[in-house]
Amino acid sequence: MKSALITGITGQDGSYLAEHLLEKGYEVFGFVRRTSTPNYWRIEGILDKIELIDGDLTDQGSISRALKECNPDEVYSLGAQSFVGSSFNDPVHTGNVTGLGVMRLLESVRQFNKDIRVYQASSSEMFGKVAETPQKESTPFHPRSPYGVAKVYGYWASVNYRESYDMHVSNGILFNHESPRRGIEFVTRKITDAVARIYHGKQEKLFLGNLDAKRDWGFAGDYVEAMHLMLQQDFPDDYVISTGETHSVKEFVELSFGHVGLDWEKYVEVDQRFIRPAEVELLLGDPAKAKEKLGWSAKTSFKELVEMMVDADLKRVE
Ligand code: NAP
Ligand code: F7E
Repeated sequence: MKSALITGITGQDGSYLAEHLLEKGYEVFGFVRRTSTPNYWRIEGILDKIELIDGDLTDQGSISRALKECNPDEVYSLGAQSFVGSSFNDPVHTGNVTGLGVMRLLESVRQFNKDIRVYQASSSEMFGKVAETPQKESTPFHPRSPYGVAKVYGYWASVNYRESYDMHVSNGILFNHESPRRGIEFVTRKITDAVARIYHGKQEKLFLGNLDAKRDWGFAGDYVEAMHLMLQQDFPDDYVISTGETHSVKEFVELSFGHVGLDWEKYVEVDQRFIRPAEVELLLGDPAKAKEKLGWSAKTSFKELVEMMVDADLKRVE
């Protein structure tokens, strides 16, 4: 039986990945930080099937201890301060967790057992002010936030450990992926939660920032399959994971409100508080390499994703 350690198991992707690996017969361990209030809602259904190990990505000793405790075949590096908006307010913390945290993990793996395969959760935010469209593995990086800067550091740390120590480390350059388990501060979930609350008479307005930003949005459940596939390859590599379609925030809003028969223009207002100091205007990924080498492609359409998220929030709010 193979075993895997997932950092960020309490997050959106960590929860879907844990379920996927359990289905594949893995023994699954999760690296979790202590919080004053339990934060296990996404993994509630599998708590009896996984083992949680305490630690923090800012604490090197805790990472090394976790590796010794579970001795995994694979490590999935998903833990991060992942909200771009907040990274402008806590840039040093974001750098410490999202950037240096990756280096700590790689170094602990190298010292413990360099044959462990590692997946690094890299991001389309690294492309930032895009040099070309669509973005592919060879597109130069130009991050536009402290989060994006930290992810570029984690990306190159991963490449460096692969090249320096011959380790099996792969970067998944994932474009935005969403689900009913998405954090409430991200724009998609903020919209679908508001649609449900407005529909049920619990909210009057939805305040948003830049409605013209465009993203390549996929479903998180599809994307975790690509993470696993990368670690099953004979050789480590870097892959763009995306749908190959881009849509504006406004389109997401229109479709979400339209799904419950509401006219979005009566409810949505632009609020300067949600405009970022520097914006990523357009992301569109080219997933050709992942399709060719991994046999992976996104299964869930944009419309299916929006409807899945609105329906889940309608049910929850009700
Ligand atoms: P998420 O829901 O925000 O989850 C982040 C996870 O990291 C949570 O489990 C969080 O724990 C954990 N974490 C935060 N700080 C930590 C620390 N100091 N020590 C240990 N764990 C810590 O993010 P996600 O959407 O699942 O994304 C997973 C990864 O993919 C992240 O690295 C993200 O940056 C990256 N990524 C995401 C997307 C996307 O569209 N979702 C796209 C590209 C890349 P708590 O629950 O305790 O907060
Ligand atoms: O913003 C605009 C905002 O916060 C999307 C993370 O998972 O994906 C995510 O980062 C767009 C931006 O995600 C609001 O300005 C407008 O242009 O949902 P988001 P993100 O910044 O793209 C990447 C790939 C990651 O790696 C990250 O970890 O929507 N927008 N109005 C708004 N965004 C938010 N959050 N709130 C608004 O009111």
